[in-house]
Amino acid sequence: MKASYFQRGSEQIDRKALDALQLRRLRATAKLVYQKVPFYKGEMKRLGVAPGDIRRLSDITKLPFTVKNDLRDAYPFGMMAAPLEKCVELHASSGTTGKPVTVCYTPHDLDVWSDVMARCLTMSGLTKKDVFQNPIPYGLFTGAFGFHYGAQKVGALVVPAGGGQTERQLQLMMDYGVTFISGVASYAAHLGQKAAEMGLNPAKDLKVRNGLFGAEFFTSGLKERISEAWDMDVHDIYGLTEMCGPGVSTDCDMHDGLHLWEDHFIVEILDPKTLEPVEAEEEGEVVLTTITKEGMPLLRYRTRDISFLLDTRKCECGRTHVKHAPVKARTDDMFIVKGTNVYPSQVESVLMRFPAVGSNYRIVLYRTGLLDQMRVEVEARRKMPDRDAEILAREIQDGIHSVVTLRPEVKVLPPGSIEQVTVKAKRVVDERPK
Ligand code: DLL
Repeated sequence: MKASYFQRGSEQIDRKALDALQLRRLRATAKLVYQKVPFYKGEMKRLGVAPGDIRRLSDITKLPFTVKNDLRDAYPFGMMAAPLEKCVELHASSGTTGKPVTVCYTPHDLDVWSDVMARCLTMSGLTKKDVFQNPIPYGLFTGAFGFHYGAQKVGALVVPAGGGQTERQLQLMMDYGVTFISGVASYAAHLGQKAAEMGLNPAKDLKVRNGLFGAEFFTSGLKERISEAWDMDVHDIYGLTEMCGPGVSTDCDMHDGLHLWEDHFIVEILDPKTLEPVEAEEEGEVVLTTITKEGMPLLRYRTRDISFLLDTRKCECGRTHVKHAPVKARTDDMFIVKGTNVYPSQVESVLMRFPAVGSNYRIVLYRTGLLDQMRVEVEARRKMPDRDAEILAREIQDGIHSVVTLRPEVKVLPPGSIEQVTVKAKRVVDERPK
């Protein structure tokens, strides 16, 4: 293990001890929410289950689910299990599709969050010798604070750069000798492109050698690009406001799945239609239960994220916590065009095969007459003659056709044509009349 914060006792805990710990914590959580959260008391009564009925881990299936709408209905504080005077920090999701999911943290919740973040950062190579730049907006969004707390816990020097101002970000990296960056993969790709425009070669002119990115899906193609452009080891971090923020799982140096911290979260992968468990290595919806939270514990939260669990318990890195595949999509990301199901990640995986293509793109859905249509707009990495852009567009079209059997219109645009956001790139623009 290369870093100083590695917690052998927790991260290499044997399965039996981990199961016993999970059961103890699950029972305590079921009791807590039954006593303190009217929503859960009501749901558990409706299902005829009392906290004392949780005798083994498999009894988790007796407990009620929680969905995003339950949190919205309880907005802002109706799901809290701790009184507000015991809480010291509040975060919320962006809430573009309704009331923002709002979570308050007790000091204990912040400790746990910092701790899981420190583990994730350590797993990605962060040590106290690193200069760690955090190019994520500081605010209600959990991203920046999670990384900030975790990196400080590891003992790295944190540069709280905040979001945006790409040229300034690069300048800070040069001036401070930054070695490790966080954020969103698409923004890291954009930083790389901007560096090239400024005449910099990130792999040679900057000292950044590690990156931990999350908050939205990114394909292995995008990951490879960032790795190459920066000569950087790229790790993937998953998390959501409802659990704590970033810090639920990260991939180790084996890069074949993200270790999910089972001493704090219980994961189930369920068929989103039947809500029954799927087989190992089969894709389904990620359902998470918090087992150490005080402020807003959640039972069986339906994340809408799609992934699968790997069928290996012990990883070569020595950690025993279960691994899941990178989250490739959300159940609500998928769109249907001409009867074909399409995930944005399928389009991205094709785009990233073309070196002349930049990393910023969007998928526009529109309608002509009664027919749904899809147009892929992608930036070229460098300005190119119209003729070359047309040839490239046709090649991309063929590539997409081979993956999703649709032949969408493809437009290759000059660099900088599509708005670049720091977090949560909006990949799909749906212009179809409702
Ligand atoms: O995005 C927390 C976070 C910040 C994670 C920074 C990692 C890095 P929310 O805004 O609540 O929280 O959005 C959570 O983002 O349910 C997934 O759909 C998606 N997501 C998060 N991490 C990943 C990832 C933060 N590594 C939602 N891969 C989640 C794919 C991700 N999707």
